[in-house]
Amino acid sequence: MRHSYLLLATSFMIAACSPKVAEDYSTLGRLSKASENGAYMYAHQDDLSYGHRWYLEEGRSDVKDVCGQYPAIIGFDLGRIELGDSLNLDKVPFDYMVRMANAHIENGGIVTFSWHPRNPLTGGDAWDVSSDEAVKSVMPGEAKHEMFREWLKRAADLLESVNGGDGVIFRPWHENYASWFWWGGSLCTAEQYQKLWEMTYDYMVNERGLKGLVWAFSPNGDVDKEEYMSRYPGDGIIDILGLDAYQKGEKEGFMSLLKNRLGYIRELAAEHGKLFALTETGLEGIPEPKWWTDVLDDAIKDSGICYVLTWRNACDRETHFYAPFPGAVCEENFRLFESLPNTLFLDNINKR
Ligand code: BMA
Repeated sequence: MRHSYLLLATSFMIAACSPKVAEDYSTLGRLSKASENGAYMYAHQDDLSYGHRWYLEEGRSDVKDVCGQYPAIIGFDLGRIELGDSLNLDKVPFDYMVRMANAHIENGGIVTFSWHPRNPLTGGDAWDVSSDEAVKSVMPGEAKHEMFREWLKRAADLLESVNGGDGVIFRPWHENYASWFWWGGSLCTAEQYQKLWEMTYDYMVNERGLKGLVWAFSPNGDVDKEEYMSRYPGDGIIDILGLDAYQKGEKEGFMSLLKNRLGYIRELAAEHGKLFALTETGLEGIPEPKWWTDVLDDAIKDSGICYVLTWRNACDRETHFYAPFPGAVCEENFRLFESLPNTLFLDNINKR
């Protein structure tokens, strides 16, 4: 008996004195640690650029105004960078965006970029699905290929200006099985869609050397396991398997959809050696006072995701918001959500 106590004590001492294995502070390392610990990071789109009834107030954040902490991850969107514009599609100046993104990284946070580029063939917006030749038109040898390479260059320039692209999560060509974007399911073949990814990756990583980018694939939520993989760009490109799914109707249906989808994505992630995340979600206007704990957290807490991103709080549309702000009906519940042991915000991103 005494012996085993001694042994136990000795092994504790050895463990305490042995040099720590170096922590992996890369974006993927930190995300992986969160998920291994049964936690997930909270992310909010455009959090530092504007919020409910305010626009470009440096340091301000609706999330921080409510709970005292910034999100762990901030989302930004590149839409209109391809045109060489100075403002993105939601009127965020690109130079401001870069400054906010670098500041967030400097403070220990993580950033993610989505991209709603214009339709390269028609000149319409990302939602212009009037032609099923748009993806084809940017393929090598086709009419818009050179223009598209210029678009990639402009996107790469911006990503490079954010920490050299290192650790930046890039999530282009999202919600691809639906047909509301020009790269959607009925607008191109699987081969063309995968080629679009290959061209994007090849340009950014091999031509431009942005080897530190982290790549996320994020289909829309209404697909089964087989369909989810049917246009997968490949393990050589993708780092994070994502899912974009919003609550549109009753909470029960939404919660069971999340459990089902994240359940099979977890299996896929294990098979392919990838992390996985709820890359876009939310309930527009959040009329449900306990949505954060009783709907969102309840549906995802055991899922194994590494982060969840809720969409933007528009500054100029009263009910277009997906995170709280002071005075919102879900405000108090969001503070409870923030204090849960499994949710990670900026201050505790490296602690738990
Ligand atoms: C959509 C809406 C739009 C916005 C777009 C890109 O879901 O929020 O108002 O322009 O995302 O951010």
